[in-house]
Amino acid sequence: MYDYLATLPKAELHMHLEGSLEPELLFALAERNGIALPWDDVDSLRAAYAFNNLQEFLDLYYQGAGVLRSEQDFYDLTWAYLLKCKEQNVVHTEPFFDPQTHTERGIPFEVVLGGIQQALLDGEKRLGISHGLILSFLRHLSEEEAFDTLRQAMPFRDAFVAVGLDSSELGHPPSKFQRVFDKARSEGFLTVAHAGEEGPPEYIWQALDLLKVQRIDHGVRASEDERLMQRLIDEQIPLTVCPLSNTKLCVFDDMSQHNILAMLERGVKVTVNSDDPAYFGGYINENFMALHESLGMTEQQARRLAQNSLDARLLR
Ligand code: ES4
Ligand code: ZN
Repeated sequence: MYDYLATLPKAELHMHLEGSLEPELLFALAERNGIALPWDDVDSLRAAYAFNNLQEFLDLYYQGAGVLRSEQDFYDLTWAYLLKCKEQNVVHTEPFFDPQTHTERGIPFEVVLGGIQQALLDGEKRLGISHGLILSFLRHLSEEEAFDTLRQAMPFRDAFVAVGLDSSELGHPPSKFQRVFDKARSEGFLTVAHAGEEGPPEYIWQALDLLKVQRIDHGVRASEDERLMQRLIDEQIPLTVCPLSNTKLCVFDDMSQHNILAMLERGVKVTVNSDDPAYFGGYINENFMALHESLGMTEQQARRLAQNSLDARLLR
């Protein structure tokens, strides 16, 4: 099966660049930037990757991102991810980045974007991987801070295809960002949002009706709401599902409980993605493999999931 997956062309539609920071690169960048780390070595950092929920992960993820300082750091991060894409036959990627994680600690927006963008352009030229970058707002921060981030992005308008919404879901419903998303759409951005990962189906309804998203990131809790399921099927709204993330963050107790294949068989446009591959135990093909091993995913199902990812691209 792994060899089969390696030959399947795929698009990755849900991957946070900061979440692709492998412990080895994290240590190398800390050294380069003269930053002291609270872990003795790569192994003790990896040992800390045991999470009971989304927030426990986010705390470590934001701490890890603190080693990213220079344009070269952001380039190296992005380039390492693109090499993985090449290895795993990801032909198109629409990664997220979280500017606020960096601007809040004094890194200029253009330093973050400059490094990422140069790597993405090199990825296109040298590796043949196409891309559409998504600027994601941190939902635990205020509406005003999101507006401020959107303002900072406007001089670089053409660098992005869409805006997204991530970070701590519970208590931060999509409705909090309705006006920011209205503004972003009026500026010509497409929209996506994390919804229904830890949050209730109501947050998925809000993402669709208030934020007018093209896709739902995660969305696995949609299966609790039959009327919502029917809408996702009728309108063929893509869900960017992240199986290893969901089990690592205890959204499902075990991969054998995951609902992605049941949704696929009902006609929901589900896709497979890695979310934060450095933290959750693998890139896109490891996510596919986990579905094969725990849920008996067949080659035919893998082919449909991969085709869904190509169909659900924002850019083509
Ligand atoms: C994230 Cl798994 C997940 N959920 C929400 N926000 C995120 N940011 C990075 N990974
Ligand atoms: Zn995510």
